[in-house]
Amino acid sequence: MTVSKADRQRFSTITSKVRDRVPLDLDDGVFLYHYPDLLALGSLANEVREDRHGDRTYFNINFHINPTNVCVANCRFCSFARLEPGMPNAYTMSLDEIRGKLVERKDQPVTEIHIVSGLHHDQPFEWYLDTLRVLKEEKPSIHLKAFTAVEIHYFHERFAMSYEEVLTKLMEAGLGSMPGGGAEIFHPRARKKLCDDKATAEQWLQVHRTAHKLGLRTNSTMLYGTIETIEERVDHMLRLRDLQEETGGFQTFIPLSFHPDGNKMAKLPSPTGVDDLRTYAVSRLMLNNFDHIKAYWIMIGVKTAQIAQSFGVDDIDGTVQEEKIYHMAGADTPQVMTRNQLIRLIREAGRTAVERDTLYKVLWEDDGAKLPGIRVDASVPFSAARLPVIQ
Ligand code: V47
Repeated sequence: MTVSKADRQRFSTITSKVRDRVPLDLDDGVFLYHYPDLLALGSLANEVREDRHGDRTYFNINFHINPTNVCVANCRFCSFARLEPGMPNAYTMSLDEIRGKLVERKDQPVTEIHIVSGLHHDQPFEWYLDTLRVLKEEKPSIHLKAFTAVEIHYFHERFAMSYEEVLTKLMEAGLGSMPGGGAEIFHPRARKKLCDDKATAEQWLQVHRTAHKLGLRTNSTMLYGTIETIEERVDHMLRLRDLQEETGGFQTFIPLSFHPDGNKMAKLPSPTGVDDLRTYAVSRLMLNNFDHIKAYWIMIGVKTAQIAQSFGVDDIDGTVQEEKIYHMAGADTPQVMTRNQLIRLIREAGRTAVERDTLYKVLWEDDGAKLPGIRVDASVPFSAARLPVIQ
């Protein structure tokens, strides 16, 4: 790998900006994406990560419910949605089935349920409220991280309520925070090609602005590796950084690596491991006002999730269980990891595992004690293939 003297100098100027806490601009971000010395880039992102979190890597005990995959939107990258209720593999869960997902896990120390659906043609608003209510009824302490900004915008249009009204009613029914999905790529050129018929970038951002005003914490994402340019990725990060400057309501940024199976963009290759690592590092450096950068292990694989912890990442999501959106798009990761497996993944990356709740309250911190059934010998390579898949 050859790095020109001019590029080394520019990298050094950016390093000084980062150390002096000067926000990076679009050109800096694009330059970093193309900077050939991957390890220097990772090391700078790691500096920021360790400055904020030391050796800590966060995880939680959660599971997913996707109450329906019936969806009026026709996103080109999506393998999960079914456009009409009667189509093969289309489903909509009853409230009993939704409750049952929690009842099945009554004995597990789950603290969060992640709930995301399609934009169903005719389910009433009451069904969404009841989804939250039945889960809260079953376990009042559970945190419900539910409904993307795209869903909130859809409820606003379909049920003729303001964002504020929609969110207030959902909060009364038990909504605790919002996931970051639906952001895709904000830039209008790419967004038009990816998902022309759902909330625009401005609408997505306005929903989050409203949620923050109501006191909800939310997450944010970026889908990368389809048809977007590097400039559009950095532009996406800057729009999030601007809103964070205004509200401070985002908890984390989660880059989502494109999976091509079973969707209209199946001809595109997946992003490479290097692209994944660059994206984590650049986002850690651009998003100087975000506390956390999360690697969703389901999507990039457990091995990259380990390395990502040295490229700016301080959070690897949770046990997950029953993930559908990526597995329908070809993800070959397990559908669940146990608490001990997550701890091992973090330990062997040389970090200290910290179990958190959804709002990053620390519930437990690893003191290195031996875990039942888990070897802590760092010389034993970690293999996803050895993880049991619990259906
Ligand atoms: O909005 C859909 C993306 C998102 C594909 O907030 C795809 O904690 C890649 O937002 N390839 C949903 N990406 C998932 C999501 C999420 C996941 C984990 C944690 C959190 C959080 C949020 O998945 C969608 C879309 O951007 N997506 N299909 C695909 N084929």
